[in-house]
Amino acid sequence: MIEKNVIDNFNDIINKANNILVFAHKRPDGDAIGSIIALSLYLELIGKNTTMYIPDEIPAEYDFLVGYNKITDNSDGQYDLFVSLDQSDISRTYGLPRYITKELIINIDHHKSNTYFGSFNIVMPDYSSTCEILTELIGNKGNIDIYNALYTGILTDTGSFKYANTNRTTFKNAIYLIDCGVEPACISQNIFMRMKKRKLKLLALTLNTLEFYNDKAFMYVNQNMLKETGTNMSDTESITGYTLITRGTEMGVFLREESDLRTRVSFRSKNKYDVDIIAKKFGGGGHKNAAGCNIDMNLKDTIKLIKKEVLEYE
Ligand SMILES: [Mn+2]
Repeated sequence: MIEKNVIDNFNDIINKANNILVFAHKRPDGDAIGSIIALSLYLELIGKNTTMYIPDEIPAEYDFLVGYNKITDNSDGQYDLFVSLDQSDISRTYGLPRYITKELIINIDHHKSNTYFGSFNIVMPDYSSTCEILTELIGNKGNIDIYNALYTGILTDTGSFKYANTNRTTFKNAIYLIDCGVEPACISQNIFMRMKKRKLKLLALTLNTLEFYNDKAFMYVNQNMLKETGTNMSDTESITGYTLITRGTEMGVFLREESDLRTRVSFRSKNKYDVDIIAKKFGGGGHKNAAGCNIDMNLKDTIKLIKKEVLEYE
């Protein structure tokens, strides 16, 4: 449970603000999107002007959420408060107004690698998701649109309650949202059973690249595959989990060719490995079971580098 004085402090700060920019990271996942939508709708409910800012494309599977269309990639404006959600470091957000200072930032996150870059930080690594933290912060003061967005983040960050970050509190908070009117099957089907056909084709091409080494799996996507299927990088966000679904696989590595000079690496693990440690070695981070880093090298060389490192872990 989040302590009462933390909730009181949070309320004090937002009550004093009028124009609030709520923002999340590039390549947003369901937790980033769910949390910025939920918090913004809540702030509007209590009479604040809010802007939801994500400097990137928003995956289409979340378009059923009320508020989805209000997410913008334009951060222009005069704000007296900034709320960062689901990001360990503010450097992951580009294009914030130049006058932003630490004093103006509330930082709400569940990554243990969080750098406490706000003047008020609610960082809870034991929580499955930022949406779970917000579930306790907002409590019974929300509405169904807010609760649907919160459930979305809990559902996606736990891999539909499959990952090791799923615990008793996660279910307690999920049940709380269901008691508030969320229909779990409706949310799951909206997110997972409305895939664009071209994305399914991309998934097929990507699965073709899977390679297994004992209890580790490697998979990649390159720019040609995106071109061939008419997809873009935001269509690869939910593919990472497929590295882990085979029997006996304990660690999955998914590499994405962003350009000739840059490769994004995502790590996933079940229980045996702490992938946060590996991602940190390359300047990234995350959680024990989900982490990532960027390598300024082409895909082929990055695959070599990462394989060499990862295969040393037993
Ligand atoms: Mn998250």
